[in-house]
Amino acid sequence: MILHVDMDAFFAAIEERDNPHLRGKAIVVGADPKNGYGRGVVSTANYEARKYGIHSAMPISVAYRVNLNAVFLPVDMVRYKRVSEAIMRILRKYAVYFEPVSSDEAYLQPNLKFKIKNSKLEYQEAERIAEKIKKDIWNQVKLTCSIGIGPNKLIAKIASDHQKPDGLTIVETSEVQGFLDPKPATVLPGIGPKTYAVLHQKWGIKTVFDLRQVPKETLIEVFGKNGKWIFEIARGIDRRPVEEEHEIKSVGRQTTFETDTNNSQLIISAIFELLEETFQELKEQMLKGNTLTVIVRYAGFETHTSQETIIKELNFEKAKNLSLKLLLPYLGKNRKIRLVGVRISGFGQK
Ligand code: TTP
Ligand code: MG
Repeated sequence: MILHVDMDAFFAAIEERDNPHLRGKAIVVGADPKNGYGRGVVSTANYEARKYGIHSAMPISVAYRVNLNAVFLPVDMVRYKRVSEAIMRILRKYAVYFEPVSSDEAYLQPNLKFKIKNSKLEYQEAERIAEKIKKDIWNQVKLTCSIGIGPNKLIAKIASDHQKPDGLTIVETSEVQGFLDPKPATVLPGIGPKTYAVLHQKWGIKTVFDLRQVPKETLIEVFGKNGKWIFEIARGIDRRPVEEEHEIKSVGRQTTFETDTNNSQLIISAIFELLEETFQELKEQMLKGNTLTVIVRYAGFETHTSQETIIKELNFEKAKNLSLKLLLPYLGKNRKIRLVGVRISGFGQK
């Protein structure tokens, strides 16, 4: 049995907590809105702002037009990270296995006394633990979270999202199919917009129930290896364990230009600056990588990535040279660029 804990409107909730005069107002955390002309996207919005349709990843300029009365705040990552660490310390106490997934989200296998797996009593005990966790988090950091309990990660995660904010949803093994069936197929991890478009076009699929009507062989024919995963998650089957050591897969930075640009000088210096920050973080985290990825997003959101791996570890100078090589095809063109980013991965190489 697995618990999934996810904080409610995390960054915005911290802002609301720390600025009591903002309570009850629509709050948007993201880049500087600059009177509606700011660049970048919304990190998160509180539930009041969501009533107006404002959500994560929406361009700040759009959010600004949607609700002129909303309070726009810059992202204060250092402060959010401290809160996140305090929350993770609380959660870890209740876990036999613990897997933080992001700053506001973690899976845990609870430390249960009752040993008969998936029994009614075991679920009751997990429910009491979830209530204790909610109380502890509230008492210590004055924030609310939503918790899902299920027989595996898939169900726990979907359950934590089922009643937000401040929710607690328990889905026992016998309830799994009834819980999933009426939900849109897009709640399943792996059914992103592209896969959903295919499912909808080919078979008119909307819900998980609809998806279950497609035979396994057909899914494998259309989606290859992923077809088997789709077949299984539609039935609530998920064998992924809670993993103690969550491996950091990459470190990177990106930036959105004030105005879209095709000025090579500007683009290159932005990339170098991002590399400098990335190497700073690599140093702090004591990580080394040998793969560089350069990300280029054009006006209109079309995004290109280009990547190269070298045999030895990348240092700042090598990364700068390599980034120029990867950038070259995108420079000196009429087409304007909106965002650039860099990422370094391939850790574990000495
Ligand atoms: P989420 O848990 O996805 O969102 P949330 O906690 O704000 O709201 P919910 O109540 O629906 O869980 O993400 C956690 C934090 O991560 C969020 O507060 C801000 C940050 N974030 C971004 O910066 N960009 C994004 O696109 C998303 C989805 C989240
Ligand atoms: Mg959250």
